[in-house]
Amino acid sequence: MLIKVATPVAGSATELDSRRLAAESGKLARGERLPRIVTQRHRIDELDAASLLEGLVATPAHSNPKFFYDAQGCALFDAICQLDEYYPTRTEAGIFTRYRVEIARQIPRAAQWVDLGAGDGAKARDWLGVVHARRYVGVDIADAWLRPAVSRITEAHPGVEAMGVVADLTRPLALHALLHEAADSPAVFFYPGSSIGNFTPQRALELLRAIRSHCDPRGRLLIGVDLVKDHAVLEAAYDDALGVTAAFNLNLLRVANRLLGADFDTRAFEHFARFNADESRIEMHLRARRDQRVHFSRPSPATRDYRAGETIFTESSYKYTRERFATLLAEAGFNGHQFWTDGDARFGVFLASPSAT
Ligand code: AVI
Repeated sequence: MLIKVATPVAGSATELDSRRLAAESGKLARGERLPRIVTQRHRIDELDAASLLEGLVATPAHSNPKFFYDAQGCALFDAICQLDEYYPTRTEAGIFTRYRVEIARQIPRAAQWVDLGAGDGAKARDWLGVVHARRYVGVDIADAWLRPAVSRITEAHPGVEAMGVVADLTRPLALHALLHEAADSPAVFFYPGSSIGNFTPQRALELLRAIRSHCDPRGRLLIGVDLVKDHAVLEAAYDDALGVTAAFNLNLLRVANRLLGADFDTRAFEHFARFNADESRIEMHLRARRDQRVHFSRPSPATRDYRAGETIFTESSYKYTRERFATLLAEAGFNGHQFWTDGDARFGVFLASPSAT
């Protein structure tokens, strides 16, 4: 999941078709193709702000990783993906490059390619031609990313009907109506980057079940999963020498200052990451360097005293064994799967199907 957070706006989920609105307001030039963007969830709302506040004032303090991804957070995450220590991105890319044709052979033709946490759509672009997709459905919380992503897909693959859905993957997945528009084309869900690891196993199971509920027997899930490995390698990936991951983590405090009218001093906290072997997850925390009082003005006034050494638990990144993730897939109703990995078994790619393959 790469969930990105845009500017806060109060409001509930809406269904808007940007092409219709643009056409109605006269902004659509003759012959110009604006991307079709369906908005199920528009930016951060009061519920999100309330849940962020609730977590930050709770004991122990915590926050959902989705709050990392404002514009600054997205840029920092992109930088993380280039780091020597952060192996998942390049390892997954290597597996995809090496086995793309083999994987594509197992994927039904003329499918609806559903790109979860689409971001800039770059990973999906490499697949659409090879699998002969009919439709591209990019799903992401950041409409600012989705529009150019969908336009680029259309440019690169003019024969593919491309559209975007602005949705928050921490909320129930509801793509049935959209996919039903092309009911003769099976859905192939694409969820790379081990974003599934940012959900607890229970929430991951719920999301996998929701994906399964969108698949007919021809449907597939192509998903990237980071694997359990040497603890030092894992911890270095989340605590790099350049301090990029530290900046990414600390940026959460800037997001809180903006969303909640808070007065966090980013210099008063430090990044801390460790592998919790019992839970099989990397945990990221922000640790208070000194005793301090923080004020919040939105959505309701609050104060919280943080003691020196106390932490805010900001992210879990679960690491799976091949067997453990296969069990999760089976529990979600994917009875068959195939698996690919790299030479060091650092990262796994699963192609799951509703029935045994
Ligand atoms: C987006 N997600 C899969 C990343 C991960 O590895 O859990 C987020 C991240 N956090 C710190 N570094 C990268």
